[in-house]
Amino acid sequence: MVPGARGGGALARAAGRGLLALLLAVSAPLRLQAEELGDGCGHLVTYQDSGTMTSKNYPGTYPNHTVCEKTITVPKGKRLILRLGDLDIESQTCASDYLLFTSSSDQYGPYCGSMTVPKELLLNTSEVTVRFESGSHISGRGFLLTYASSDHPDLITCLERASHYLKTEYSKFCPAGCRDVAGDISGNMVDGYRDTSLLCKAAIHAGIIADELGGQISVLQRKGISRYEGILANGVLSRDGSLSDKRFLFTSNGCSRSLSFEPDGQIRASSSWQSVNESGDQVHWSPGQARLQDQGPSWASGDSSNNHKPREWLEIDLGEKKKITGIRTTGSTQSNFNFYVKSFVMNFKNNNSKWKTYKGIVNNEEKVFQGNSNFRDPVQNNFIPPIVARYVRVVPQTWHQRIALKVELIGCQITQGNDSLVWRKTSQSTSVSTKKEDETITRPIPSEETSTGINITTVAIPLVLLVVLVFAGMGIFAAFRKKKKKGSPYGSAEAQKTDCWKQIKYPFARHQSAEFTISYDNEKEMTQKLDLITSDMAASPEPVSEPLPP
Ligand SMILES: *[C@@H]1O[C@H](CO)[C@@H](O)[C@H](O)[C@H]1NC(C)=O
Ligand SMILES: *[C@@H]1O[C@H](CO)[C@@H](O)[C@H](O)[C@H]1NC(C)=O
Ligand SMILES: *[C@@H]1O[C@H](CO)[C@@H](O)[C@H](O)[C@H]1NC(C)=O
Ligand SMILES: *[C@@H]1O[C@H](CO)[C@@H](O)[C@H](O)[C@H]1NC(C)=O
Ligand SMILES: *[C@@H]1O[C@H](CO)[C@@H](O)[C@H](O)[C@H]1NC(C)=O
Ligand SMILES: CC(=O)N[C@H]1CO[C@H](CO)[C@@H](O)[C@@H]1O
Repeated sequence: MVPGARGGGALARAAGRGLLALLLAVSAPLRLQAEELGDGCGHLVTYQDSGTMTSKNYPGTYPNHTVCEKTITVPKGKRLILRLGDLDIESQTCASDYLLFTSSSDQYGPYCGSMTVPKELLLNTSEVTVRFESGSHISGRGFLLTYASSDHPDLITCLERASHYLKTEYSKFCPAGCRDVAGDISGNMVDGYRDTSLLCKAAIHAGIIADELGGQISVLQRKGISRYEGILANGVLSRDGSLSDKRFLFTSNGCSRSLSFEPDGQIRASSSWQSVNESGDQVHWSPGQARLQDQGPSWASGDSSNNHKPREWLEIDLGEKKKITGIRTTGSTQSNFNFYVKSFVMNFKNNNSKWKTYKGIVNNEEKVFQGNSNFRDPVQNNFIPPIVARYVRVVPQTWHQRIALKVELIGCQITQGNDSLVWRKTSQSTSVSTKKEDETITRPIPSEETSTGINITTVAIPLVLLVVLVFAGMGIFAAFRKKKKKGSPYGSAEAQKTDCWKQIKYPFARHQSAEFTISYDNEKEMTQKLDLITSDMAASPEPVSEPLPP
C-alpha cells in the first residue's frame, strides 16, 4: 500500500522535473545533469513537521552517478532537527560521493566514508536542502535521515530498536514514514514485541501511530517471553520470534476493548451463501456467523464472481454511537474453504445520517485497508483518527475465491464533555503549524479544514449579511432616487450596478451558510475522531534522556 500523499507528491515532483527538463532542453541542451536531481532519492515521506528520507535502493547499494536534492521544511518559526539513522557512503574525500545539508545560514558536511558524523543536528532555521551525490563506486548503503521540528526533541529514527534503551519507561517521537523502511519486528500489540524490534515500525503495527503522520509513543520495557507470535496488522507483518531477555509494550489510551454486538439483529449483509456439506446437509454462511469469537464457518457472500464492482457489505449495528479504533478480521476459518477478503473500505453512519466512507487523513481519499492473506489468521487494522458511529459496514474490495469474513470491532464508549476542549486546543496548534506549505503535503488534514471552515464562516456570515443588508439598502435607496430623477443616466447605471452586486452576493451568502452547516456537522465528529490522537499526545510524559543508541 502506497499512501496517496506520496503518490501525489511524487507526481507533483515528476511534473516539476518534467517542466524543469523541458525548460532546460529549450534553453541549454547540455545541462542533462539537472534532469537527474531526484534520481538518487529513495523512500521519502513527509508530513507537517516530520519525515523520513533515504537514498535510492536503501539499504541496498545506491546507484552510480546520481543526485538527490530535496528541500525539507518544518513550520516557520520552528527549528529543524535532523537525525541520521545511517550513513554509509563509499568515499574518503567526499569529492563525488557525499551528503550535504545547506540552510540559509549554515552548511553541514559534506559527509562521507567512515568519518564521524553527528547523530543529530539542531538547525536554527526551519528549512534545509539535503543534497546527496554519487559517482562511481562498488558498495555503500547511502543514508537514512529523519527530521522533525524542535517541538520534538525526542525524535528517533526509524532504525532505533527497543534494545537501544535501558529505561523501563520512556517516550519518543517517531517521524512519519517508518513503515516501509527495511527492518524486522516480532510480536504483537497484546503480548508485546521482542526487544530487537524496530520501535517506530512496531508502533505502526500496534496502531499507536499512523505511518503517514508519525507521532509520540510511550514504551514500557518488560521481562521477555519465550515466544513471540507474529501477525499482520496495519500493513506491517511482524514475524514470530524466539525467547528474549526483554520485550516492550506501548501504553495506549485504553480505547481498545472488544465492542460487543449480537448475532441476530445487529449484523446484516448484502447477501449470504449456503453450501451443502458431505452428508448432504445445507450449511448457512449467514451474517450472524460473522463474529470473530464464534466457532464455525464465517459469513460468506452469495455471489462468488471475482470480476465485478465491489457491492457486497457486512453491516454491524453497535446499538449506539461508539468510538471505534480498530477492526480485526479473518477469512472463512474453514480449511476446506479458502475464502478471504484481501482489501476493504469502511463505511459508517449514525441514526439518520447518510453513509460516509472512511478517508485517509493526509490525502482525503477513500482509505483501503489491507485485509487477510489466508482463510485463518486474524489481521488487525486501526483507525487513526477513530470512527465515531453507530453503524459500520465492511465493504470488501478484493478477495480470494469468495467473500468470507469474521470481524471484531475494537473501541470504547464515547466520553462526552472533555473532547471538544482537547480538540480545540490541538486544532489551533495544527492550523498554526500547517501554515507553512510543504511541497509534499497534498491536502490539509481534516481538523484544519474544519477549524478554518468555522473560523472563516463565523467571520464571513455576519460580514456577508452586513454587506447584503448594506447593498439591499443601497438598492432601495437607489430605486427611490431613480424614481425621483427620472431619466437620469447615472441613476440607472447605479441601480444596475447594485443589482449586479446583489446577484453576486446572494449566492455567496447561501454558499457560505451551507458550508457552515457542513463544517458544524464535521466538528462534532472530528471532535471525537481526533480525541485518540490528541489524548495520546497530551498523555505522553516528558522526554527522558537516554544513552544514545550505539
Ligand atoms: C558502478 O560502476 C562501476 C564501474 O563501471 C561498477 O563496477 C559498479 O558495480 C557500479 N556500481 C553500482 C552500484 O552499480
Ligand atoms: C544561525 O547560526 C549561525 C551560526 O551557526 C549564525 O551565524 C546565524 O546568525 C544564526 N542565525 C540565526 C537566525 O540565529
Ligand atoms: C453437515 O451439516 C450437518 C448440519 O449442520 C451436521 O450435523 C453434519 O455433521 C455435517 N456433516 C459433515 C460431514 O460435516
Ligand atoms: C439513535 O437511536 C437509538 C435507538 O433507536 C436511540 O437510543 C438513540 O438515542 C438515537 N441516537 C440519536 C443521536 O438520535
Ligand atoms: C475530563 O478531564 C478531566 C481531567 O483531564 C478528567 O478528570 C475527567 O474525568 C474528564 N471527564 C470526562 C467526562 O471525560
Ligand atoms: C479570523 C479569526 O476569527 N481567527 C480566529 C480563528 O480561531 C482562533 C481560535 O478559535 C482564533 O484565535 C482566531 O482569532
